[in-house]
Amino acid sequence: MKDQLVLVTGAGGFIGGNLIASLRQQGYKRLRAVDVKPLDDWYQKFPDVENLTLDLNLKENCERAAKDVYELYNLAANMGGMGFIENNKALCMLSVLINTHMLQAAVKFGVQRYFYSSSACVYNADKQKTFEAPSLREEDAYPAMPEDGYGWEKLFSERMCRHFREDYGLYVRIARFHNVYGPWGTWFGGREKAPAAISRKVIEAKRTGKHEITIWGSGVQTRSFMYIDDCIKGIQMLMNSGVEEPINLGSSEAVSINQLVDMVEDIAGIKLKRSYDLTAPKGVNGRNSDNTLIQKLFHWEPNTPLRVGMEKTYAWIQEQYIARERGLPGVVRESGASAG
Ligand code: GKE
Repeated sequence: MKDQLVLVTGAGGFIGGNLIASLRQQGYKRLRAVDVKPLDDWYQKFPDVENLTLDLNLKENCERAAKDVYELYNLAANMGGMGFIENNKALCMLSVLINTHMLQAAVKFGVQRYFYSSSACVYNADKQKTFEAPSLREEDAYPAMPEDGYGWEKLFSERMCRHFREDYGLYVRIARFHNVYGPWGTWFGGREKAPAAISRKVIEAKRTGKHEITIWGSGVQTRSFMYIDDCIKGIQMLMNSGVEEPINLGSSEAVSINQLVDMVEDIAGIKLKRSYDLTAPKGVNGRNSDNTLIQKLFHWEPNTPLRVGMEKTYAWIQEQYIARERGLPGVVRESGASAG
């Protein structure tokens, strides 16, 4: 299997880049990495991987990417944290073009295994009104009332995957990611999620000497955050399993955003004056991953303690921040090393 051609889309981004790095390290010999971004903007790229810049909204580009592929990980999407998805609903919904054309290309070229990255944003909004970190079970996606824009597209594409499996016999596996964080991901520019954004803000406060931080929302909203290594492990576990229905892939260690800020302050060794921007994008009040199903099926769940993952993430963002401060482009991984 490690000699078969494997395609990762979205490979210039956070999860895709880390997946390519991991597959490469595991000894996969034929890797194809595709992203819409020019190669200079990829977080990670490796000379022994076939790296292609292609806009996968276009059907012919999906066909170019999927040709001769045995195993396909479709991680390409227009996505980001709340600041992005709340203000770019049409753009998020347009990812349906990628998902449609890639499924069609997979059938056309006889792709043997297909992975689709869905999201906790598919869950019914009514189940996420409480601040007490409601644990979402897989069946809580229906009746459908997902996150506007981004979540609707994910739920639709999940179902399209299901029907491609039923009608065309495509082997499809679907994970619902809960807020993934870690090194080699977006930490500034508008698409960053809370763990990276809070880290950056704390680093900025420390380096500028302006000991203040602005937090979006009241700070009592709750989330769970999954470390990237758990995400990569879970993706491959699922791909190699018989699990055909969408399944949660997330941490069940819930924290409030205030607790996340406490943790990052502690890592940084600083205390900041907090202000709360109640007009900023907030998303749901509470969200946690119910891991009963993944535990039952795999006897495992994403288990990196938030503190451990945040220490690594903070250190990486600090390194990037300082590089940018010095006018350097930031640190891009181009060879040898293993996933973050
Ligand atoms: N991005 C960001 N930046 N969020 C902040 C900030 C900040 O500086 N300060 C506080 N927050 C708050 C947000 O207002 C939100 O309530 C919470 O942290 C988490 O924001 P997030 O990490 O951007 O994203 P969400 O968990 O709300 O939603 C994400 O869920 C994922 C699935 O669990 C989505 O954006 C998708 O990335 C994804 O589907």
